[in-house]
Amino acid sequence: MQADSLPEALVELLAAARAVAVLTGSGVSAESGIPTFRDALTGHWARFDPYELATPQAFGRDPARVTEWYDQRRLACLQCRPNAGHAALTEIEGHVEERGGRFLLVTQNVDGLHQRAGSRRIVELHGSLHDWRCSGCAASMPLGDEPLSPYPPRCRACGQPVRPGVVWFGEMLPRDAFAAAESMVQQADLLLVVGTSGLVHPAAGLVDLAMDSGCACCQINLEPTPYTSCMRWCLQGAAGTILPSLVRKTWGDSSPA
Ligand code: BV8
Ligand code: ZN
Repeated sequence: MQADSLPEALVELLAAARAVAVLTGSGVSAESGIPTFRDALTGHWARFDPYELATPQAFGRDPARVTEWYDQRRLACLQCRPNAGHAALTEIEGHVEERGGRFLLVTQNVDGLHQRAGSRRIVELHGSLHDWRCSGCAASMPLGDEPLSPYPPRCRACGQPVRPGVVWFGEMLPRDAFAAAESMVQQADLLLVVGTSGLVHPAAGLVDLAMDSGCACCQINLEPTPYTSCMRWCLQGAAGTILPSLVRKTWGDSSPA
C-alpha cells in the first residue's frame, strides 16, 4: 500500500493520539517465515488438528508428541528474524512515548519476535514458546538453541514432564496480561489490529471492548475478518508493507531505522 493512499484521518490520529494500543496475531510474523494458524495451505491448523496438539488434554494423552511439536516451533523461531512490520511497531512505540503518550502492544503471538524487534511495552496473552515450565512443580526450564529431546523433557527437580509456557485452548489467559490489555483498549484513542483472523477469544473480544469504549480501530490484514465491517479503517495488505508506510507518512522518512 502506498503511503499516499493511507487515510489522512488515520495518520492525523496516530500523530496526535494520547494512547495507542496494538493487537497482533500470527500474520505479523508471517513475513518472518513463521506459519500462521489458519492460512489455508501453510497454516499450522491446515496440517495439524489444534485439538490434537494445543490443549491440556493433548499434552496429557501424548506429552512426547506435543512437546516435540512445540520445541520444533521454538527452534524454528530462533532461526527467524523480526520483519519490517515488527520494526515499525517498535518505531510507533518510540514516537508515542516520546511525546508523552501511552502505548501497549498486546500480542497473541508466542514467537518472541516483538521483543527481538525492540518493542518494550508488551503483554503476551497466549504465553511464549521461550518459557517452559514443569507441569508438576512449575519450575522453569533453562532453554538454549538445542532441541529439548528426549521428549517430553523432564523436570530436574521432580521428574514430571515440562510443558511450553503457552496458553492452550480451554486454558485461562494470564490474568495480569489480559487485565492490562483490557484497561489499555478502554482508554486508547487508536487500536491497530494487525495480522489476526479475530477468531480466538477472549483476545478477539478486546476489539469489541475498544469499539464499545469509543476507540477508533484500524485493521491491517491480508484478508477480511469478522471485524472488517465495523472497523473505522481497513487496510488490506501485508503488515510488513503497510506498517512502515504508515510510520513514514506519519513521521516522515527521518524516523529512526
Ligand atoms: C479460554 C497458543 C476460558 C498455543 C493459542 C470450548 C472450550 C473452551 C474454550 C472455548 C470453547 N469454544 C471456544 C472457546 C474459546 C477458545 C476459542 O476462542 N476457540 C476458537 C478457536 C473458537 N479460546 C480458548 O480456549 C482460550 N481460553 O477461553 O479460557 C475458558 C476456559 C475453560 C473453559 C471455557 C473457557 C485460549 C485461547 C488461546 C489458545 N492458544 N495459541 C499455540 O501457539 O499453539 S491460539 C492461536 O490462535 C494463536 O495464539 C494465535 O495467535 C491465535 C489467533 O490466531 P491468529 O493469530 O489470528 O492467526 P490466524 O492464522 O487465525 O490469522 C492470521 C491472520 O493474519 C489471517 O487473517 C491472515 O489473513 C493474516 N495474515 C497472514 N499474513 C499476513 C497477514 N496479515 C498481515 N500481513 C501478513 N503478512
Ligand atoms: Zn518439577
